[in-house]
Amino acid sequence: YPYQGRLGTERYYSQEEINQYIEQLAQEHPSRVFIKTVGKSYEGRWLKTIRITNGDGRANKNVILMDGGFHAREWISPAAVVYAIGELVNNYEAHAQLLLDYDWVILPVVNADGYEYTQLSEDTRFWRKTRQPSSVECIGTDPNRNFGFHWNETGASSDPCAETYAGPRAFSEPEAIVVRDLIHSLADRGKMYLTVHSYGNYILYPWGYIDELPDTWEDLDEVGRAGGDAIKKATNTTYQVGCSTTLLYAAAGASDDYAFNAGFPISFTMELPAGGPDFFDPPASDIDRLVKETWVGIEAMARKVIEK
Ligand code: ING
Ligand code: ZN
Repeated sequence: YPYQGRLGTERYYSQEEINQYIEQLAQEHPSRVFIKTVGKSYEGRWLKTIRITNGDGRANKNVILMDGGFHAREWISPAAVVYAIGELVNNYEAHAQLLLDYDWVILPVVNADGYEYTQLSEDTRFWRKTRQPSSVECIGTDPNRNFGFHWNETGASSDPCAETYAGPRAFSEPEAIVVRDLIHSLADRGKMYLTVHSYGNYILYPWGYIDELPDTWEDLDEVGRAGGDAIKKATNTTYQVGCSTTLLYAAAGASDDYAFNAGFPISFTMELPAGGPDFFDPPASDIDRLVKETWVGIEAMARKVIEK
């Protein structure tokens, strides 16, 4: 299995390969890296988190929770999250500060079934939803409309054939349940939740269900801008930072609102840049540049959270 501590950035990987990669990291660094199987997708794929620590054995540290691959076609998201994992594990001496008082818990591919489906053929490449049948005619629920906080109130659809179908009920999708349970299990020490999507160059914060800012929006804005500014400085790529509803559109039932409401004081949806003719398909030759740029932003946001 050809890699040296890192998955390369020369192509996109399957969910299975990503699972193998994180398992292997844990074997190589048994005092610092821990895998936990947190559930199963609808089609039976194992969903595993990687917890990255500095190995000092201190329990109950603060936590940064990050996930990728909510939406099947957004391939650059798992790639960016995997790169962040490689940085934190292999380059941990450079990131000592990020791991001193914080553990990182990362779920690289939430919507494993959808992600695999998009890898099957050109015809399925732009699938967004999960793969659980939602009606006689249609398959899939939007996992980012399936969370039980103001579920299906705005910016979501009750039509099982729609791209933003909220599901028959909140948490109808096993993949959303996995993220919900992770959020609750970590909420008392959770400092930042970051869910990585594409596309649009946004760092979005709550609320997404209503056109209203949380009381602490200035903290969210400050941390988000640290990410956007760092990226601007590094690569000249522009990110817009702001409230989901104001900057983009209202969408109830998304995971960032849920995590924020559950106790994560900082919660973001990061929308990585578009690429390729269909916007969701940056060519493989762009992966390296995009994931490195994304890490600059993630690192800057984490630093800002930690110094706050
Ligand atoms: N965009 C997000 C979506 O789920 C979003 C944007 C996130 C809106 C959170 C509101 C709240 O629609 C993509 N690209 O998935
Ligand atoms: Zn998305």
